[in-house]
Amino acid sequence: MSEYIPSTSEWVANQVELYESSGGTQGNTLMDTGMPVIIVTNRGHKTGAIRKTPLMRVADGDNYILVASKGGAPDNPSWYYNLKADPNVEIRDKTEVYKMQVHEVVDPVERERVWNIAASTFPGYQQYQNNTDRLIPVFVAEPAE
Ligand code: F42
Repeated sequence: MSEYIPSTSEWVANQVELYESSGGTQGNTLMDTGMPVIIVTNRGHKTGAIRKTPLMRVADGDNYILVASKGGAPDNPSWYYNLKADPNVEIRDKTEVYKMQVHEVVDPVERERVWNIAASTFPGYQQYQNNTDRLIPVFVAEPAE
């Protein structure tokens, strides 16, 4: 069983710790904004380690939209490469944990649709995209068969 390596970002690692240790009853929002957060458990594509990545909760029916914004940084987050290497993830949404499979949305029409859902759920995404030349990647997570 691979080990879990916490995020090198302390506030992120702390949120994961509170979210998971409370069984999803605490630490499930973005700081005090009240905006819901999910945790995506993914596999490090270099280390093989278990990685846990909090993301804004953007629902699309039974699916989730995962936005690799990283605050509008010029580079993709590491978890982007993890998901590309291994699409099998678990998503914790408060007290529920789902096995899911992700795929990057590259079709322009579909990307427009899911981006609009994401940006209306969390307006910060559009600000991030406005501030970077990087086209912020978007994944859709669907329940695993
Ligand atoms: N990030 C987003 O991109 N979108 C969001 O909607 C979002 C919401 C959010 C809400 C709450 C919260 O606490 C954090 C939130 N974040 C959001 C931040 C998100 O959780 C990540 O911290 C952020 O996106 C950066 O992701 P990252 O995977 O680059 O994490 C860094 C900090 C990190 O942990 N790096 C590790 C390190 O050691 O530097 C490596 C992690 C890793 O996956 N390593 C891979 C491996 O094999 O283990 C190798 C990666 C490689 O290619 O080198």
